[in-house]
Amino acid sequence: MKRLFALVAVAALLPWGTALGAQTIKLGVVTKPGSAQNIVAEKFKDLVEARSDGRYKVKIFHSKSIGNETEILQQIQMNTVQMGVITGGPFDTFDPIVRVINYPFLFKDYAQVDEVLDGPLGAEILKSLEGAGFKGLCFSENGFRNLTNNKRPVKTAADVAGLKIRVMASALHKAIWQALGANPTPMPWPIYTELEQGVIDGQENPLWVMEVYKFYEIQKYMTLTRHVYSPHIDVASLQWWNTLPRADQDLIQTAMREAARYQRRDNRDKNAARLALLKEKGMIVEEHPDLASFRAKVASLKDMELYQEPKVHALLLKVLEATR
Ligand code: EAX
Repeated sequence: MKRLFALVAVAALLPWGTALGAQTIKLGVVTKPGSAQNIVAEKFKDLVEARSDGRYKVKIFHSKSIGNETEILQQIQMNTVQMGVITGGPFDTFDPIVRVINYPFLFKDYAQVDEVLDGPLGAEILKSLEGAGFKGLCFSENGFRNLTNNKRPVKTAADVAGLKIRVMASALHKAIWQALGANPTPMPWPIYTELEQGVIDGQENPLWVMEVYKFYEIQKYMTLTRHVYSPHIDVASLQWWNTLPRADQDLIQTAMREAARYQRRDNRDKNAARLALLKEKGMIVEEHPDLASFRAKVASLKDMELYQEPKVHALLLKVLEATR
């Protein structure tokens, strides 16, 4: 009896433990089931639970049940949540180095995306995140972002003038839309109600978002701007990570890489059908906007204060060179 009591007392002290034997990893995503982030999270859960012989359980907190992306990141820093699959944008305030990979019109295609993010330049970004308390594991994919709005068709950058566009909590994303002449408003996810009520005219996100969140019901025009390639950064709490045996770190790192690779392929495979569906649902799609006019307006961003920290500036130049 005494021993049982002691075991219960120990279990209560484990930061992540719910039961002796299995550790529960709390993993946060802001989006709902069916979303890109959730596909990564669910795949990761399956892999880790199967490969650890039940030593780890992964509990996914989704649909804003533990807060928005910024709030999830804060909980990961404190190790009250152990892991997250989080859109690149909101990392902006935690480490300005992520602005490098969210740079407008950076990547030409997926081959270039994979080469940079899975290579040494991507590794530099993941490593840098340790300074903010995150163990950066790898990148999965939100996708190339496209503009939607309810006011008018947008073909050139001039058509953006004055549109009230919701942006993520990111100084960079705000600066991009300011440079384009819009009136950007940072707002955490989700934003359906704000779009529906006309608090904002538009927003920008990858195609899967317009489908999964049914934006075709409330947004009339879409322009395939592909202005930013938006990765997710898959992270763990550094504080938690440092308590794990090396073999378990490897297991988790490998499982997350595999989940990310699986999800990127899944996302890319579905895009053509998504575009067809959005048109079928009545969205008016500008498939060939005048991207030169957009590029011209954001060309001077790299010289802005956003990129002035020496480490950030140096990496931006390297990534610009690698994607030329
Ligand atoms: O993943 O906040 C955003 O615009 C994100 O891209 C959104 O959560 C979908």
